[in-house]
Amino acid sequence: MESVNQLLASIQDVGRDAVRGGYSRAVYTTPEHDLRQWFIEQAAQRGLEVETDRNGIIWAWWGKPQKGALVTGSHLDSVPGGGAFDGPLGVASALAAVDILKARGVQPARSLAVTVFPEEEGSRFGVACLGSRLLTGAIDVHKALNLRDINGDSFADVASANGLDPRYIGPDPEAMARIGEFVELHVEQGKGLGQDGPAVAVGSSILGHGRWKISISGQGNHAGTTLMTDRADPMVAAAQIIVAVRDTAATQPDARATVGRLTPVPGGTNVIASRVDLWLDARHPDDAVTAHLIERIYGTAQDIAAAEGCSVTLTEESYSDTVHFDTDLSRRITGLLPGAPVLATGAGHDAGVLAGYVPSAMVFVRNPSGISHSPEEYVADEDASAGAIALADVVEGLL
Ligand code: HGY
Ligand code: MN
Ligand code: MN
Ligand code: MN
Repeated sequence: MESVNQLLASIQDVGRDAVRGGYSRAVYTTPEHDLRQWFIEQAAQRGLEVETDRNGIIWAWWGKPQKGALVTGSHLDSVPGGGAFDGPLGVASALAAVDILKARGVQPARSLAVTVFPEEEGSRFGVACLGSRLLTGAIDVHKALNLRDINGDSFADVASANGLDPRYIGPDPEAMARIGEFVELHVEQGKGLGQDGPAVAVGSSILGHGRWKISISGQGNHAGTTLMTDRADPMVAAAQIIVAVRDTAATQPDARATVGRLTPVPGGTNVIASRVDLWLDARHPDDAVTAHLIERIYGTAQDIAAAEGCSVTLTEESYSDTVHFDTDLSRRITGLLPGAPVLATGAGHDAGVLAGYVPSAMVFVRNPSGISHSPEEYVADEDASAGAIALADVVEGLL
C-alpha cells in the first residue's frame, strides 16, 4: 500500500521535459505509455481487474464490471511542459483511496472502477477530452479519426499503432451504462482554496470553453530582398491580432482568451512567412458571450489582415458548453465533505464531458499558487493526503 504521495513520487521522473521544464506526456508517446503501464501495474497490485476499452480508456475494476458502477479517475497525459499533478493527482488519489477503503475493511455494495482517460489535454490532436468525447459520442468519429498531430499523423493511425482498432473507435453505450456516477479528483487550477483552511473543495461548474484556429495568409518572400513597402507579412498581422484578442477579452468581465500557440510557415529566420497559424482558447461562463467574443475577434482580425495585405480564416476546433455540477450527486458529496467550499473552475475536464450524460462531480485539492499548466504547479504532501482521504470518504459514502 503506497500513499498518494509515494505513488506520485514513483512517476516523478516520467516525461520530464529538459527544454521546457515540467512534464511533456502527450498521449501515445513514450512517457504517457509508461504512465499507463504504471497505472496498470498499480491496479493489478491492488487486485483490480484491468481492461482497456475501444477508445483507449483504461478501467480498473474493484468488483466485476457491471452497470451502474461508481467510477472515479482522471488522465495521465499533460500539456507541453506541464505540472506533476494535473491528471496524475486524480489517478493516484483514486488508487490511494482504494487502499484506504480496503484498510477500513469496506466491502463495496457495488463495483468501483478507476479510469484513465486518454488525450484529456488535447495536446497532441488538438481536441481536449478526446477519450471521453469518443466514449459519449460528443465528437463526430470521422472528425476524430482524421485529427492530425504536429507531424501530420492521424489519430486513427496513432491509435491503431497503440492497439486500438479504428473501426470500433466511437460511442460505447455498454461502457457508458457501467457509469452510475463519475467523480473526478483534480488539482485546483486556481486559488479558490487559498493558502490554508480546507484542503479540498467540491466543483460547482466548468466554464464553457473552446479552441479556434486562426490562419493568416500573406506573401512569403526573402527577408533581405523585399522592401518594407512591398510586404504582406502575416507575422505582423498575427502580432496585432494577438493583442486584439487580449483587448477584446478585457471588455468582458470573467472572459478569458489566450493565444498560446503560433506556427509561422515556413518558419525561417531569413524568410517572410507565407502563413501564420495561431490557436485561440476562449472561455466565459455564458456561452453566448463567448460566441460574441469570437465574432468580434474574427471581425477585428479580418480588418487587421486586410490592412497588412493578408487574408485570414477562423475555424472552430472544439467547444464545450458551460457545465453546472449543481446536482444531487454534488450535494451528496458536499455532505460527505463537511466544510469543503464549492468552487467553479475555468479548466475543462472529462467530468465536464461526462456530466452531459451521467451524474458527474469534481473534487479539487489545494494548489497554493493556483498556477497550473506550468512546472510551478504544486500540491503539498499533506493536502494530497487530505485529498486521497476525502476521495475515500466520498467513494465510501457513495458505494
Ligand atoms: O484546457 C483545460 O482546461 C484542461 O486543462 N484540459
Ligand atoms: Mn486536467
Ligand atoms: Mn490540464
Ligand atoms: Mn538565400
